[in-house]
Amino acid sequence: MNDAASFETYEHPAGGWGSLKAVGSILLREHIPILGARALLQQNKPDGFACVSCAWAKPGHPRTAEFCENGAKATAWELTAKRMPPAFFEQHTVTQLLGWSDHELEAGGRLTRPMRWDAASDRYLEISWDDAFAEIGAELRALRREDPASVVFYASGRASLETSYLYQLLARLYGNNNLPDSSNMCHETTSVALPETIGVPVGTVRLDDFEHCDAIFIFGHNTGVSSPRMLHQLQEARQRGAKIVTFNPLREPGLVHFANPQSPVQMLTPAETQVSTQYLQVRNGGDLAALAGLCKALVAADDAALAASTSRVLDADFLAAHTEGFEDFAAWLREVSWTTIAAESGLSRAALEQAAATFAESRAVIGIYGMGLTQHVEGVANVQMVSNLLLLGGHIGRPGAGICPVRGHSNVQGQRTVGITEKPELAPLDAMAKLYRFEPPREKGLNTVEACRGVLDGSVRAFVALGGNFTRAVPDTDRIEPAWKKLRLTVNIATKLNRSHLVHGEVSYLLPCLGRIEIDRQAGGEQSVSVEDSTGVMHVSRGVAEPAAHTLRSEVAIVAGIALATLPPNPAVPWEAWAENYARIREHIAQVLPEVFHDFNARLEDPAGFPRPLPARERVWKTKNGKANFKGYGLLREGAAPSQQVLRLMTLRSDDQFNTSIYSLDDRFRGIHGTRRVLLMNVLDMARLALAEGDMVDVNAEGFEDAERRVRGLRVTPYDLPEGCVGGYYPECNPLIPLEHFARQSMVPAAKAIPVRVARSPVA
Ligand SMILES: Nc1nc2c(c(=O)[nH]1)N[C@H]1C(S)=C(S)[C@@H](COP(=O)(O)OP(=O)(O)OC[C@H]3O[C@@H](n4cnc5c(=O)[nH]c(N)nc54)[C@H](O)[C@@H]3O)O[C@H]1N2
Ligand SMILES: Nc1nc2c(c(=O)[nH]1)N[C@H]1C(S)=C(S)[C@@H](COP(=O)(O)OP(=O)(O)OC[C@H]3O[C@@H](n4cnc5c(=O)[nH]c(N)nc54)[C@H](O)[C@@H]3O)O[C@H]1N2
Ligand SMILES: [Mo]
Repeated sequence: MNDAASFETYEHPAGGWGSLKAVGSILLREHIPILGARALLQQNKPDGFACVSCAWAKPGHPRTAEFCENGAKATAWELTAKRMPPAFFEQHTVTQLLGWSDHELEAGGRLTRPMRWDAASDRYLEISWDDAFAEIGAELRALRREDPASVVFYASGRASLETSYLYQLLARLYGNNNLPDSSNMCHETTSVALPETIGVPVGTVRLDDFEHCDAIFIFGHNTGVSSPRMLHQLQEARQRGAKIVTFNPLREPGLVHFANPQSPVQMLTPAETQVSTQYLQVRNGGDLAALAGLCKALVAADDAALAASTSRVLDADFLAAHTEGFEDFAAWLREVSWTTIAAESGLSRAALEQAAATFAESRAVIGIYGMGLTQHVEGVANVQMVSNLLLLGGHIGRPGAGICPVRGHSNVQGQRTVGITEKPELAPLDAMAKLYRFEPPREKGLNTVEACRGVLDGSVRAFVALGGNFTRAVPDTDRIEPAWKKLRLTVNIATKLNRSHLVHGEVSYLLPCLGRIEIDRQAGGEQSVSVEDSTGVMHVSRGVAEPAAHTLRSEVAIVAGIALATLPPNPAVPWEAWAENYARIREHIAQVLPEVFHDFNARLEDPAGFPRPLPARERVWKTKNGKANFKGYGLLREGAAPSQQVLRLMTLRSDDQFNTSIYSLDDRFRGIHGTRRVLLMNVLDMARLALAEGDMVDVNAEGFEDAERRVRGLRVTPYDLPEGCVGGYYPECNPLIPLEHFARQSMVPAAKAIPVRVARSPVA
């Protein structure tokens, strides 16, 4: 155990002086006090770059400093003055580097040269770009002759619309739809749930809705850490008197109270804004029951109003004109007992009725949610229940109201929009077939879980990754890593070294790319790119910093390089011209997806960006029956009351990480310092298991007999969370998630409720 570890309760507001101090210290640590600070002012600005951290909306009229603590950290992490040149790799074998932590690997700094793994010395050695492309092309061509479906093209959600469009085209010209992306571990649940209920795969809320809402309901989203810029909207809404009701097993400080580091008044006075007006510590996996409770209370109040001939609680006109399935839903709600709801949610009837009363008295309600809803076996039902709740009050397609899934990576939503998807029906295959004169593959491709299965059973032979840290992000680490080593080919396009690059195939390449903050100079001049934010608005992004090394290539250039070396020549597909001038890529995107991207280049000049069409906002329902539908109810299984021995683990992000990029071992808001090897526990569970603070425990996954899954040596840390619920960090706890434990319809790994047993570690 790390001697430096320490634990305390965090009683300060999120933001505030702690936030400023954290920004300063990371700039210093990455050796970039001045450059970093200047770049920060161009973050999320029309003439600057779109933040590489979260996907939260960028306002049309940004503040002087339109960034947050975590955005600043992500900028510093990319602009670091530290480098990992070939000399670094000469000093360390891959086997040695496998002993390094996630933090240590990335903290080494930016990759500078293309590298190829050398089996004889077990080292990554420098290779020229030309040789790298030629060799990768030869490998991919050989695999294509045997089986074009044996190669997977993964994308983490950061690459631009332009890069992503080329990447999906590469996969399809190669011959498959194997385009899993990080969304498969994240909001794929949303993309499956919402088309059935309201006919859009994304959220319906725009930034200005926050100016008109009366209530905001937040489920399973850690706003203060994951999308801190949203705190501005929450704070402004609170100042107008709007109410915020939060459902989260943990009392996350950023959802309790907030001090805005950009507001001098709040920085200098102890008065802080209270964020949540009601905070419900739902059990993890208990949201289906909690949402059923909210809806039940609303239907009961409406039944009473009807009986008493007073004004209705539900929006009866909306329900009649726009929805289908309300009566069945209401009938089910009248049947479900409060006893079941309370047992499964861990919340009292009174608390849920209070929240329902807030909902009922609000003219416009926004429903926000994150991974706390999507990463569950019943994740799709969770999301559909939020949609059901909003429909009861007519809160879709009304100013100030709507559903707001908060996306993760800064362009993860946009990647799907331009065709990175394993589901052929969601990609513009016909338009591409015509334009590029080829027959695109029509079979469904592999998603994240299926790609892992394919690597485990040997049917997948090569894995190409456009960013990300796949083997570290997916479940079942201890089964996945050995399987990965049997691949023929792994190719990673990356900015920094991570563990996935060390868990490599027989032949392996590391291709270092420019980050989005860096100036991208091509034959056609300095290039800009674009991204789609969480509210469906497209924005331009221009690099502002000098590249980390002159040997880096842009992601567009790398994808084009691989394509040219791999695919037979096709005059209709101008890879070279695209790489010279990205405006030409946008012209093609506009041709292939005119509904969203018509006049793409011209519209991108608008400093506020441009929105995608969202028919649900206009109450046009692109569902099979042309109505908004009540779905996903009737299941109350996931929240089954905890057994005495089996606890439910949720895997969490700290305040100082971006996914698998671990900035430090501290989690300031949760009062945990110097270690991530902790298990957060309720004191009653600790007492029952005869455990004391600081005891070391081993955690074992339950319920899947195919393999033993264990994480050893976590430190018991008493924490304010519901009984039966434990918390640990992602990715350290990923060995505990069975690959087959995923959301039923969306196949998103169910990382927020893993059945586990906890036992004292054997004394060494
Ligand atoms: N700083 C920072 N920002 C990020 C990221 C990052 O790692 N660091 N990652 C980015 C990405 S890719 C994503 S997807 C998003 C993720 O951002 P979030 O959606 O916030 O995801 P998490 O932080 O995993 O967990 C969210 C919250 O869910 C709660 N929770 C857990 N289980 C349950 C449950 O069963 N019910 C309810 N109601 N709540 C539950 C947890 O206590 C936690 O507060 O953030 C993006 N932004
Ligand atoms: N247990 C558990 N597992 C989870 C989750 C969870 O909550 N719990 N969350 C899931 C979620 S929501 C997600 S989105 C996934 C994340 O999975 P990924 O997206 O695969 O992982 P990241 O950690 O975001 O990837 C970090 C790496 O991306 C590379 N990178 C950074 N910037 C760039 C760039 O500009 N270009 C390129 N080419 N590469 C770059 C760097 O090499 C860095 O090491 O993890 C999932 N896994
Ligand atoms: Mo994500």
